Amino acid sequence: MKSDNKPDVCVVGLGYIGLPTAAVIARAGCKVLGLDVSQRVVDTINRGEIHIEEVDLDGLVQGVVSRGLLSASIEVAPADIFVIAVPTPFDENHAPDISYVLSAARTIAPVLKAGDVVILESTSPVGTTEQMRDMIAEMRPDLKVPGLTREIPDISIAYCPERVLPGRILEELTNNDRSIGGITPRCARKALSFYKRFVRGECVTTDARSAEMTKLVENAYRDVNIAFANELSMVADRMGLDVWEVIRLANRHPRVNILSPGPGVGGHCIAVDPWFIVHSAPEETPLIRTARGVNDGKMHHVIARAEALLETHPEARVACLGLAFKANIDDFRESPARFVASRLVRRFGSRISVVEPYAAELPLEFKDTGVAQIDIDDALEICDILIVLVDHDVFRVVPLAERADKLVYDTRGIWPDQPRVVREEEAKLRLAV
Ligand code: SAJ
Repeated sequence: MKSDNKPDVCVVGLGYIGLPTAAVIARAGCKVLGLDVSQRVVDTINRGEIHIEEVDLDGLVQGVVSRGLLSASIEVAPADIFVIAVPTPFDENHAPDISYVLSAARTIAPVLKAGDVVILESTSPVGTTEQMRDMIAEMRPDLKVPGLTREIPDISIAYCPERVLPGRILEELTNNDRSIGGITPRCARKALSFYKRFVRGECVTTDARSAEMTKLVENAYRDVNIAFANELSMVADRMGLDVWEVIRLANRHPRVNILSPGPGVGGHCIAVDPWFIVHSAPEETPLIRTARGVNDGKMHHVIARAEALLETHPEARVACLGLAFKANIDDFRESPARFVASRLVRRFGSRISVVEPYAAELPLEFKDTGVAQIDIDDALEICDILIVLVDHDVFRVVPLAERADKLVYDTRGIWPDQPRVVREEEAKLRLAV
C-alpha cells in the first residue's frame, strides 16, 4: 500500500457491474486497474469512453481516466485489493457455470502477495468463494490462505455481492447496504474497511456462504413475487377482470404489496439466480421452480393473446411498444418484450411495426423481416392496435385523447384510463387462449 494509505485496486471484468464499480472506486481516490479479456473494451476505456450504457457513467469514466485514476488492460498487475466481477451464466440444464470466476482467480493468483484482499462480487452458487480460495491455494502454496491455515493467513478472501439496479447503478453502488461475507471474520473485516471507502450504505459482515445465499435469495424473492402478479394477470384475463384495478385495490391493505404483472421477467439476474438455488436443493424448491415457470409462461400467454387479437383484426396495423427488458433502459438482453415482438413479427411480418426509442436499430432477428422501426408519434398516427410491452416513460405519457380509438393490449398497465377492449373482443380473446 502507498503512503497516502489508499490501496491500489484491480477490478477483474469491466462489464455492467465491473466498470461502474471500478469508476466509483477510482472516484474515491484509489488507483484502479481494470482487467478485461476484450482488447476492444480495454481500448475504449483507456480513451475515456464506455462500451455500455448507464446513467452518468460516461462522464465519471472520462473524469477518472483523465485524472489517471482508472486505466484498463488485458494484463494483470499487482494490487492491494482484487475485485472480481465476471459473469456467472447457467447452462442448458440450469446448472451454474462458475468457470469465469475460477479463470479470474487463476489470472490474479500469480501476482498475489501477503496483505492482499480478494473479493468476489459475481452472483455465485453457495460455496464458490471457497472454491476460488482452493484454487488460489493450489496455485500459490507459498501463501497461507484463510480457512486452510491455523496461523494468520497471508491474504483475505471475501464475497460481497452487488445489488445495483440497471439504470440507477452509480447511485445504488454508493447508497445501497452491502453484505460482506468473509471466509473468516478477519477476511470480512478487511473487505469491510475497503468498502467503507466508497459505500455510504450500511455494510454488514457475515460469512461467505451466507452472503452468497443472500444474493440469490434477494432475486428469487423478487421472482416469486412477480410470478404471483403474473399468475393473477392470467387469472384476470380468464375471468375478464382488470388485474391492475384488482391489484390497486388489494394494495390498499396495509400488509399487501403485490408487484406489477408484465410480459415476463427479463434481464440477467432475476430470471437466472433462482436456478442457482434450485440446482443446489432441487427437492426443496418447488415454489422457486414454479415461479420461474410462471414467469416464463407469461411470455407465451402474451404471445397467444396478441396473436388472437391480430387474427380477429386481419386488416389492422400493429405497433409493439418497447423491446427493452424493462423501462427506460437500452438493455435488450433476455428481454421478454423482444421475444414477444419477434414471435409476432415472425408470424405477421410487415403488419407489425416496432417502437423502441432506446434502440438505434432493431436487433438482428428483426433484420429482413419487413418490420419497420417507427417512433411513437408514427405509431399513434398509423397503427390501429398497440401492444404495450415495456413501460418506458415516453409511452406512459401519451394522453388518452391520442390513443382512445386504438385497440390496446397493455401488458404493463401503463394506461389505466384506456377504455377496456370491448366486451366482445375480450370474449373472443378468452376463447382463443
Ligand atoms: N418486473 C416485473 N414486475 C415488477 C418488477 C419487475 O415484471 O413488478 C420485471 C422487469 O420488467 C424486468 C425484470 O422483472 O423484466 C427484472 O427487473 P427488476 O427491475 O426487478 O430487476 P433487475 O433485473 O434490473 O435487477 C435485479 C435487482 N434485484 C432486486 O431487486 C432484488 C437488483 O437490485 C440486482 O442488483 C440485480 O437484479 C442483480 O444484478 O442481481
